Amino acid sequence: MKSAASDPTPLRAAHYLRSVHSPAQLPPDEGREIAIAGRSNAGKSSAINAICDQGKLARTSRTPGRTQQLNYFEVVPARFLVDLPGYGYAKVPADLRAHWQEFINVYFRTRQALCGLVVVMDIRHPLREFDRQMLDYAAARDLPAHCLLTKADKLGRGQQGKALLETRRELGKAYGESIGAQLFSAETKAGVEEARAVLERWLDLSAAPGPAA
Ligand SMILES: Nc1nc2c(ncn2[C@@H]2O[C@H](COP(=O)(O)OP(=O)(O)OP(=O)(O)O)[C@@H](O)[C@H]2O)c(=O)[nH]1
Ligand SMILES: [Mg+2]
Repeated sequence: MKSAASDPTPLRAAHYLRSVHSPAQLPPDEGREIAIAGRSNAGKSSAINAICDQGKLARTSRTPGRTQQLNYFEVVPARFLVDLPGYGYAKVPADLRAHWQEFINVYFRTRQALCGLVVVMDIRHPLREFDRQMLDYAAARDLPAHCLLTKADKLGRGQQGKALLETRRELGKAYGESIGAQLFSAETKAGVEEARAVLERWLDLSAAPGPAA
């Protein structure tokens, strides 16, 4: 089957830059970056890989709680994707959980480079409490946000459409019309082009400096 992800995208240039465990390790607060958030095991890292058309850019795992840091991927100089630690994983020790909650809170409040939020949600469990908290952070500072209903391949067409409509309705109720939602599957690559268009626009890649060395 031809993959929709085979069309060229500037996001293909994305490469791992660094892992961040504390605010002091954050790259300089300049340029543009998009945060990718979601529950543990929702499919964030897989979504990043599909969108960037790379098999192993972000580490994926069957074991929840794999991404335990902010992973920075540089697309071109001063343009980043940031894979956030997954939330809602019960086995994360309380002190680590508190650390991340505080870090993410400060990050969302203060990070100037942050130009958009992608919330990755399992289509079977959309808009859980922490997803809404992330969207609240974005709404609080007028940051654009976009939801991926991923693992859409796990549902039939009818159920997918129903979940999308329901999610859009819920988003509209809570945040007005500003937050988009779409179907997505890292498995079948459904929705990859649509997601890319959003990320490329937010990162303003047409105006960015040339490819990273
Ligand atoms: N069927 C299906 N499985 C998926 C899809 N996306 C991810 N998965 C699977 O879901 C599991 C978790 O995927 P990850 O991408 O590692 O999830 P994550 O959100 O990065 O997880 P953490 O880093 O632990 O928070 C893996 O077994 C993936 O293969 C999808 O679109 N369809
Ligand atoms: Mg991950």
